[in-house]
Amino acid sequence: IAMIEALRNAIACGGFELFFQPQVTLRTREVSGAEALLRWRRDAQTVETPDRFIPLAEETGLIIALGEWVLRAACAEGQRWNVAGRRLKIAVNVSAHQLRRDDFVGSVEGALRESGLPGELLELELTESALLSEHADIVRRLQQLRELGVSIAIDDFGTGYSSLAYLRRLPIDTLKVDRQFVRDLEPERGGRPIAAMIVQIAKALGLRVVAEGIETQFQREELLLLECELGQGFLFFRPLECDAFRELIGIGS
Ligand code: G
Ligand code: G
Ligand code: MN
Ligand code: NA
Repeated sequence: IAMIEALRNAIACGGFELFFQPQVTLRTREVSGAEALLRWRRDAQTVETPDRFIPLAEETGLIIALGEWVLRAACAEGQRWNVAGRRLKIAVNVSAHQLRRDDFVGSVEGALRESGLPGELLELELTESALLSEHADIVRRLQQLRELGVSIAIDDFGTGYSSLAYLRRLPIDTLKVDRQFVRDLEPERGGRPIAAMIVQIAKALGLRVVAEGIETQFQREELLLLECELGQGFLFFRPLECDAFRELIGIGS
């Protein structure tokens, strides 16, 4: 209960922050975009990561207001990079609860309009479970987002219980290889066939593929052999505070 109150206050009083994890071209390590990751600065000492509060925000419905804030803050920051001459795509995590609402497309449109960010520079990351229902409303919403130029990524690909059938039916642009499959690329773990299959599915369907959670040079090299071109992970960069990310891409604050 105390945590719900604290969460509600933080939403009202601006207690949240976005961190940005660079996405890179694996071959050159060049920054090609960023994933926005939510952080809750509870006090001077404690920064909470989403695993600790997103489930509660979803149970209480606070995720809607919080998700709106994330969208607006991310679009505003992405536009800042854009006007400074860095046209980087910004990826934003979206909860299934947000996608289920019929005002979701309107709120994305609002965030784009307010910030001036071109839709082409926004990617929304959805989990397989958010798309599981393949409900007509969900499909239509994804199509409307695409009409705004916004792209759709499937986060944690391969970890859900969904069939592959939806891949062909939904307007999807990107698959994100879950970090468990990247971890299994280490020697002796035998993960190469699975990772290879995911990359090939993506390529066969004409989708971009982004590997997550790359921590070692060995994993990077394996992914390059599989012809996976994009990735993110601690090997390259941890999620960075806003100013640090700006500095990285060479724009002043
Ligand atoms: O930032 P971190 O690596 O701790 O993220 C943990 C989980 O929280 C990931 O699954 C990520 O997708 C999710 N997450 C991070 N930021 C957001 C956000 O803004 N909204 C939602 N719904 N989930 C987020
Ligand atoms: O589910 P999603 O992909 O949105 O989760 C992103 C989460 O992964 C964030 O919490 C981020 O901090 C974390 N993360 C990013 N890079 C790495 C990595 O190389 N290793 C591990 N273990 N976690 C990572
Ligand atoms: Mn994600
Ligand atoms: Na993921």
